[in-house]
Amino acid sequence: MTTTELREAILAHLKYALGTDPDRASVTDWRIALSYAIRDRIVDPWFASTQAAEAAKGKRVYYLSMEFLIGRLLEDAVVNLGLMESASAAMSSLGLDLDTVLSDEPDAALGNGGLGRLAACFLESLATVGCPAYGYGIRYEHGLFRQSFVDGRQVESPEDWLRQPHAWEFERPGAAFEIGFGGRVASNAGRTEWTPAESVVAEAYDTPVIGWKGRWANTLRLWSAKPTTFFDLDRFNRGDYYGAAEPEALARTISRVLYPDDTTEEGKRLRLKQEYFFTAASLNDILRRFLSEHDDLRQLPRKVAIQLNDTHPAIAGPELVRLLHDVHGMPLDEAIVTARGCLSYTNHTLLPEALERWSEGLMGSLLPRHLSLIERIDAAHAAAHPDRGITMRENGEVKMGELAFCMAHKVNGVSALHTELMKRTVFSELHRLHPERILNQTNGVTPRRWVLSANPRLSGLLTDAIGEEWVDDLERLHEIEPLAEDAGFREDYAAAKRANKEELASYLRAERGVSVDPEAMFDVQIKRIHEYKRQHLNILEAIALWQEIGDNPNGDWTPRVKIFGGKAAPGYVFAKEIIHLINSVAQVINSDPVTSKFLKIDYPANYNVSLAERLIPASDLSEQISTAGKEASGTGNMKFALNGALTIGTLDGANVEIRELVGAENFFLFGMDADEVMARRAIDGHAARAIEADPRLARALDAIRDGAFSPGERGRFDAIVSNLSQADYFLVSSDFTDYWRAQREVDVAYRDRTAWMRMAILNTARSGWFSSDRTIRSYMSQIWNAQGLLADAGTDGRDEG
Ligand code: NTF
Repeated sequence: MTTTELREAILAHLKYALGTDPDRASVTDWRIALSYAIRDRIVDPWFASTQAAEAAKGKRVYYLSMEFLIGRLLEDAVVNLGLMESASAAMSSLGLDLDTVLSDEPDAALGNGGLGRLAACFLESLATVGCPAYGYGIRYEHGLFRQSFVDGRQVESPEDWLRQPHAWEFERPGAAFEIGFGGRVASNAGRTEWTPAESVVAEAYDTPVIGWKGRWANTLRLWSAKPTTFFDLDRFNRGDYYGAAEPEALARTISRVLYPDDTTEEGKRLRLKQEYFFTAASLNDILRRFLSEHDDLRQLPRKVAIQLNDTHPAIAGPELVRLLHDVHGMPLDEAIVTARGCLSYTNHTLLPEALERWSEGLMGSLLPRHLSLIERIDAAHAAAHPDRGITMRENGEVKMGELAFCMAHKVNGVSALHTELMKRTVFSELHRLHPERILNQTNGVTPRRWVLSANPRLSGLLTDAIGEEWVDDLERLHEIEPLAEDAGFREDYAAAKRANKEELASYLRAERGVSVDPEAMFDVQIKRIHEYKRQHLNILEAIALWQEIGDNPNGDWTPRVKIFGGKAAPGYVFAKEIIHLINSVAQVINSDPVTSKFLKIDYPANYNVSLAERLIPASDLSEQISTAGKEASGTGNMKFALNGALTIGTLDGANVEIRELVGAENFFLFGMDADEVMARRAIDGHAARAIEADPRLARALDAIRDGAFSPGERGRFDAIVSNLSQADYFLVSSDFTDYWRAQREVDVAYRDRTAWMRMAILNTARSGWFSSDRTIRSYMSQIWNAQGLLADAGTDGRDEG
């Protein structure tokens, strides 16, 4: 598409779709007009892909996820269609700057964190490798809350991404299913029938997902809840206007908000309704599509692979059994085997509070038929393994992890360590019964978003050095390895990093009024705020460093800017205390005239995908400091390594694999490993001992206790101090000393810029394995048994390495 054609298309959409003209158009109008013009270019490849999938009559992959943290879509589309230059030229010919237009788009934040962002990377990779696939989820009216800080405390407000027209979706009133809740189950002529007491309509909204070079496009189908009857005319005519609107309001509640917590269950009844709502709608849609192409439901596992992203859609097991058995008359045992042949389940966390359980009372009242099917599935499982107890139900609750496990033919963890721990801990019993079921699929990230568009400077360098093929064949980055020894390349690489840092510095100055020196080390920790991720370990180190610089202000300190980003679940009190502490410490340290040339702390509010895209390319140091054994994988860690930030981290999640690949000498390791963590936790008084043994740690804790960061309010952070001195379940105190040691090694290393750049280049060169294209190919061959359909480009059956 030429610049002129694109320009004409934009002007046409501005006029005919938005009804405005260039003189009156706002940036948002221009952005939407550009989005429509770009979207038009996606529709043809999208149709072609859909038709090719229909013609092939092969297997389709269905990715069921409560969360899709997709962020902005316009830039992704422009980049994947190869239209960056035309778009930039067309916009400037209209007097606009493309970057300004791109950053006007609100983030689609239909997810909380890791699991939701992983789903978004997977969608993009599925399209890039040409695997016929659908993402299924919920079209939340309000995604993740907006975070602001008031006096250093997190304050949440609703996010409103649908206030403007959403240019990427197509409403499909024709694709709708009635989803029932409650009611009664009865036997009728040998068949079980469920008559729900209430129901809502699930209506589809489709967003095309275009892969690299526009060679293939899939569909993200999000369900919106609508009432079966729009309003109650009788009540309206009686003047009861509120009452008349009630059915609609109640129905819509189901797709109103994303639960802002990824580790505890809340608002239980509504949450379970959301889970069943989107799972049932998706399965109905999947069966409808299957039956339009085939007639024998026993063939379902050959044509349908359904991936459950965590246990949130685990009700898919009983629901699919219900559809096959109750609705289509398949014998129960066969229905269970058939459903299992289609389903597989990914576990994303071992934290006990995050493993979903539903009380049988609640489940029985909302989903009575499903509860009885769960009992049957449980009994069948128990009968097959008579020497073991029944495992799916306990203390009047249904354990969704166990249910998902029993109804899946494959169960996977998301890093090598996490998968081993799954076998040893939460699923040890089931693993003994089904030793072939658990397998590992280490996470990955899409290089199109996380390198190519987020870091154009680095991308340009890479393409100049080795050609463009790395973009969808990321292991080719190995080819730049020898260039780590090339002084010219090192300088270019350093210049790209430096320019990214300058850009971030001006953003921070403009948006936050914070001035930071791009020469300083940018040390970044961005992720959800959680005790196991240990942002408080990082801030403790900052306090200790500040104290030490204060003792010796003429010392030869390595200047650092510590940047934090992330949201805490609104009900997670301790995590919110950590946020408050970080902001309070930042305020004191940043205004210290003696130390602030060496140490600054910034915590921009409302961390989201777009902010990550700014921060990661500008980072020198990546903080991956979770308590070993607690972080299932991490994906931010991969994005940082690819963008040439060095990691300071524990042997946790995918850090282990990153370190193996980039080389131990290019990674700052510290802390206990998972086994040591378990052993140390068993030692009485471990926290007190650690504090006693490390005067720096004791002094930092004393400063917090004495009110150094809460003038006039000594006890403000007592909860944190007493936690770290007593129970300290996440072993912050015990790992502090070694963390401090590793940080001082980082300081020394950063001063030798040649050596640092060599290490950074090697991180980029050796992280190509963390492409989500590799992960998806691996799921395709090891779990889904699915084929890619790209005619050219040889992506079919390529080895996942
Ligand atoms: C997250 N889990 C894990 O905490 C991360 O380590 C992992 O990288 C991602 O999943 C993706 O696998 C969750 O988001 C949840 F919801 F399970 F807690």
